Amino acid sequence: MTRGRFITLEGGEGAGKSTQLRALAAALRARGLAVVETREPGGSEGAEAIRGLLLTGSADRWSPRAEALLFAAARADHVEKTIRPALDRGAWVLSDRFLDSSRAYQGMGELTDGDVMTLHRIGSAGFLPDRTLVLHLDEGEAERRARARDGDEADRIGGRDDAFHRLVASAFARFASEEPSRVRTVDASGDATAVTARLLDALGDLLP
Ligand code: Z5A
Repeated sequence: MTRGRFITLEGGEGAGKSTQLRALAAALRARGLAVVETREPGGSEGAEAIRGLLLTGSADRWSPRAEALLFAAARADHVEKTIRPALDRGAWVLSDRFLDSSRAYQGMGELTDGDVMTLHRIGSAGFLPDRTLVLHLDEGEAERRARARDGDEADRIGGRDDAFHRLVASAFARFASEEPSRVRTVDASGDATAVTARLLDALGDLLP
């Protein structure tokens, strides 16, 4: 049996990752592929429990080091219990966020990108996606979309200031320029159908 493909969607809050994950899954199923939809933090029973710890509570609930370890621990369980078994069955796995979120959100302050990659090597044997699609949306439009959905309610990490979210966006842009064969930036503006078509285009070389 052919191993499936592991595809991750990344980008800032409100860029449309969850919407596009569902649409992309439907488009791939229409092509006859088995697809597993998952997300981070979460995606397995243990990782979903850790998600609750990470996203609720006060902004200073976890130190940057403890937070990075919790994300890495959740990811280790997700990779072992959900992602690898599905790929081994031949399914395509689509994940709403993965390692590059830890690199962008946890790896540019007290911890470095190298630190985050070390945690990933220990937790998940350095396992990488076949393709990472970074949804790029203008800051104002992403905020409008997130606000229209959530009002003023933000989770522990989404509630950080604009300067932090700008650094996150620049980190994703850097990953795309440093690893062009794995990481592709996709324009997330315009209507959802047009965005899905761009994402499919960015997977063209992997599709059977
Ligand atoms: N985090 C981390 O720090 N380190 C890590 O390693 C990982 C994560 C894995 C997870 O939050 C938080 O954890 C996240 C990063 C951090 N915090 N921040 N920032 P989450 O899972 O709760 O949420 P999120 O990942 O940030 O995504 P989101 O806010 O749910 O947004 P989204 O999935 O990108 O967008 P959406 O829900 O699909 O769309 C947002 C709204 O726009 C919604 O009402 C849609 O109907 C609408 N929408 C979508 N597409 C369109 C188009 N094309 N036009 C108009 N409107 C649209």
